[in-house]
Amino acid sequence: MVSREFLQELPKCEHHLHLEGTLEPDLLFPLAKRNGITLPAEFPQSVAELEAKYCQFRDLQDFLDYYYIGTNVLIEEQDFFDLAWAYFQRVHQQGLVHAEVFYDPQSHTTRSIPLERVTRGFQRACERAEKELGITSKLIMCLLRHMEPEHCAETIEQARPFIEQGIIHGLGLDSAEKPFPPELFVECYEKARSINGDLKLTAHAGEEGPARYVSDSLDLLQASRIDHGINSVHDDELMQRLAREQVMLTVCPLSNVKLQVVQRVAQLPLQKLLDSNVPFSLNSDDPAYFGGYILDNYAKVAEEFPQWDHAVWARICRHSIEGSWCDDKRKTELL
Ligand code: ES4
Ligand code: ZN
Repeated sequence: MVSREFLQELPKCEHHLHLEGTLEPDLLFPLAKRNGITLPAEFPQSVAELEAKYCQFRDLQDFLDYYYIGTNVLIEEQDFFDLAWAYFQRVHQQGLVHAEVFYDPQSHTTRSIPLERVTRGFQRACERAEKELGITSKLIMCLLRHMEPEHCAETIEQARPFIEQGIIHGLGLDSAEKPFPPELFVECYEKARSINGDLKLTAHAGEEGPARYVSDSLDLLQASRIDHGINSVHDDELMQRLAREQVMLTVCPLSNVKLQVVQRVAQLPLQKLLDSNVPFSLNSDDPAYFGGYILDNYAKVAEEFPQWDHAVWARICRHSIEGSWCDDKRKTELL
């Protein structure tokens, strides 16, 4: 088995991280206080209670119910900056060199917090991370699939200037997967593409939902990579396509265990992905809630796939860099 020191030194990229999912209890409670937010009675009221809850979720929806409550403490531009900056500082110590990070504008605009404020706070943290830590990054806005597609389209309209300028580099689709298939968002993705033809596209698919949602995300939404995507292994034809077109899956090992998608990391179809030449990266999803950041995810996979040698890890690392949305110059630096 490779060592944690070896994994630490690998030039790691993150492609599946929800910034709101980096809200640790030690920031959540001070922000609630600073902003005068009263958390609902059923929400854990102390760091200890909250950390205990973070250890157990029945499924994706059970998690999301908590996640959206936590998000309510984020109000000022500085709060969004503080959140993202704390994340970048933490993962700098874990050997992260490039981060493509999600946020959910609708979690905030529905609370009358303007998209501009959220985006500016995150953007400032990204700029500081590059300047002071050498971590390059891209912002990806996600649409909440449990909301009306019309509301999602309106959110894209609010984001128009940021999409035009490339400050928002990509579009994703998250929240409860199974009841809300990709076809509901065809017009939203078309609209976003029409604003900036260079906008990168991804979507959560095949986490709890079927392989069909993966192929539909590629065909109907024109996504160029897929978040989670692990249920693709149940469709041979899709697997061949992912390999042929080198569509990267952004796999989240610790998340999949915490949300009971699998019982343990060893059950993830990672060997099958490798053997089928389907590229994937390893990611942390909502690290404050799922028990670990990027290196912790790498280390857990190494522990549960002890037969993987340095060459296998080098290959995973290379796929992760090649599947990134940074420019070729940055890729060459990282490779
Ligand atoms: C999420 Cl794990 C997961 N799945 C879907 N949407 C999400 N938003 C934040 N975490
Ligand atoms: Zn996710």
